Amino acid sequence: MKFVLRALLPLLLLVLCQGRAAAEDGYDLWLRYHPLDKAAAARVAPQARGIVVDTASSPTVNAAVSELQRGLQGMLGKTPAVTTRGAADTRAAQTDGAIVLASRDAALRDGVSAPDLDALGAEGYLLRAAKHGGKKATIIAANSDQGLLYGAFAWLRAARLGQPLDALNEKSAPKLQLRMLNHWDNLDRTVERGYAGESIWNWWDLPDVTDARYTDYARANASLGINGTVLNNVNSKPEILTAPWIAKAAAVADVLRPYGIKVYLSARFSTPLELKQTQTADPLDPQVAAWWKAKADEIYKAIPDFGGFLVKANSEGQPGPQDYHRTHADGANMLAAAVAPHKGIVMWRAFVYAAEKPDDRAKQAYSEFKPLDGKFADNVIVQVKNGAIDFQPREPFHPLFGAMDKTPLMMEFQITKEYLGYSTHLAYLGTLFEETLHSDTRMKGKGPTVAQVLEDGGHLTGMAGVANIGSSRNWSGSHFDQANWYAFGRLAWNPQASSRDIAKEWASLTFTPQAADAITDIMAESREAVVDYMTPLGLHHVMGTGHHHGPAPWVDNLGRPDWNPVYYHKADKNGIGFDRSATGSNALAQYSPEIARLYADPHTTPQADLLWFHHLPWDYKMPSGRTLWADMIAHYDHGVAQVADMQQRWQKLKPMIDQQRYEETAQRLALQLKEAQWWRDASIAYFQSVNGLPLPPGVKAPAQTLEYYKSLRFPYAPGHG
Ligand code: BDP
Repeated sequence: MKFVLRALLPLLLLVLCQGRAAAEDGYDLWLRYHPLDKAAAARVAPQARGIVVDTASSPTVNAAVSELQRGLQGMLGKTPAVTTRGAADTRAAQTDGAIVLASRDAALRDGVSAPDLDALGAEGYLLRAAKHGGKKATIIAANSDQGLLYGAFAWLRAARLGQPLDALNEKSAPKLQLRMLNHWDNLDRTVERGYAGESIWNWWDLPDVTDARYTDYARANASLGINGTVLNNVNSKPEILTAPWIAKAAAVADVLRPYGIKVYLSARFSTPLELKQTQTADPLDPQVAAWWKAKADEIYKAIPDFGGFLVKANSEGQPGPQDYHRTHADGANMLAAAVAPHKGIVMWRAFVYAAEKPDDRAKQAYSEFKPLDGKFADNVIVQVKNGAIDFQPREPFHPLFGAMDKTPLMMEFQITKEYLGYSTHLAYLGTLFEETLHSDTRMKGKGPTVAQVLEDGGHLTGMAGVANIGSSRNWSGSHFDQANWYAFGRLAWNPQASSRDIAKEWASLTFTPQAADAITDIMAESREAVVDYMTPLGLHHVMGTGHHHGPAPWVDNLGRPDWNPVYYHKADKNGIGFDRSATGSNALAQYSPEIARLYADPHTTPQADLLWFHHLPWDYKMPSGRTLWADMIAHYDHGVAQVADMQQRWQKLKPMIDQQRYEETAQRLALQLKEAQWWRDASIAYFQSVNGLPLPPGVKAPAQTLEYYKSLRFPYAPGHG
């Protein structure tokens, strides 16, 4: 006996250790239903004695029930019995402590008021401690099955966050209609700006083989209220709209449908022409319009609830209506007419700028779209990036927000960190999203804020996020990048939510409530650290050519002037910065008069945006008392120091974090520190070569020569087309 034990002991230990490590690879995201400790279990178990389905069964209701079962099994180690309508009288013979999924009628019978239900709209939910059939219960009520599914996720969240389940009274409804991921996924499974492995869509195996991961993808998104996904890259190919690919998209749509997620596709404007089925792609040509109409009919046959098209037109070489001297509205409206009979929509991107135009790139989207205000069909929504250049670590909000009173606008954020250190740097984007959403478009403190502009957008409202999801085991390429997906989803549901609250919630669910405050502190400072070591004081677009990895402020020889970093920082012997005031490009005139006035003067321009709007001498006196040059250097140094600080704070959390996720994060933070230092050194070396100024006393010289930094090449950087 003793011998057997001795022989088995190492094996047993191995199994135990591996079990722990394997369970903590990040795959479960924030839906990590691990066994609760005793106290928490004692709080949750009496409130989850049974699941009562007081509504007609449907795939969506079934998804809600199985999520509750999965969660409770994980947290409590047992699955409560399910009572369904038809099988039994759901109001009789209950014990106290059931979770009731209640249709509108059922909720009314349980005493929920009609106005309370009305306030939930089509997708909202309500969680309430009440009575069902005379017994104490938690009512999850909604006007739709989708609302019930969201409510089920909300109950599980409340249970895991330690909320008092016996006194729940939560009402929540999304403030935006379209809560959408944009996958920039190519048909060969590469992902433009993807840093989390291959595309999650295994196009080759579809439609016959549907990966089990698609269901977990749907669960994760539904848990946040995301209700749409564009499957393919905005730089689209004609093939995506051919029969074999429509069938593949339909197979994905079938998996996502029970979770309330509609499928959309990016359409290439010249598709009919390139497939050689028309002679032109001119949107006003009847042949072209007829082709799109027939194509829409074909798609809707395969995907009856198809959401519609996302279009990047006349931007960065993509075809579009302007190729035929038509406007963006002409192009969008033609496609909109094709999907309108099926209740589909067109999301038309405002990310346009042309090399031929000598005008400031930051002004071009506004110049193109403002005159078209009111000219778009009812089922068109214009999708606008958060800033006027391109997903930089910091950008002032896009001037189109607040300027298109007669056109629905939706926000486009980038969740994948093309310009913020890929999935290696820890940068929580909740603060970036919040900064844009909270921006006051009139600067009077009265709004509307960008969030309000989105919410009050009229008959169509929405927010899109360029996804950071791939086939990497942890979905996003790093554990902390999951938080950016999470924050996006929560803000799409409620654009006025606090990024700090969201971070804390995520940290509790994903790691442990014990470490949540400390993790939240790390996250809260992380994006500003990136701004400081990459692009302080309003600098922008100084990243490496094409792949956008690392510093390259010296680049001045690309095919178009507005692809060159020197175009954006305009540094010379005398000063630095882009003059966008009246003495320069006057991009400021695109903002409200209040903002334009305030930002006209560098002294009243927020320091964070200073060099975005002004070209200033190197010895310009900053509020810190330092010169601009010294202040810039202080920001670079501060950014590096912040990363070192984040690293130390993470090390202190080691006892509270499981080994694999601890180590994987620690390695990335160490790499981030190296790269932050590189950014700082290369930037200082370059700008010093331009201004010829000495380094302020006590400042460390860059570790290498400027020539060394200039010589670095990254031909195999990921995510680049
Ligand atoms: C830029 C990306 C590029 C995208 C483009 C877009 O570098 O890969 O195609 O935006 O949004 O950020 O269309």
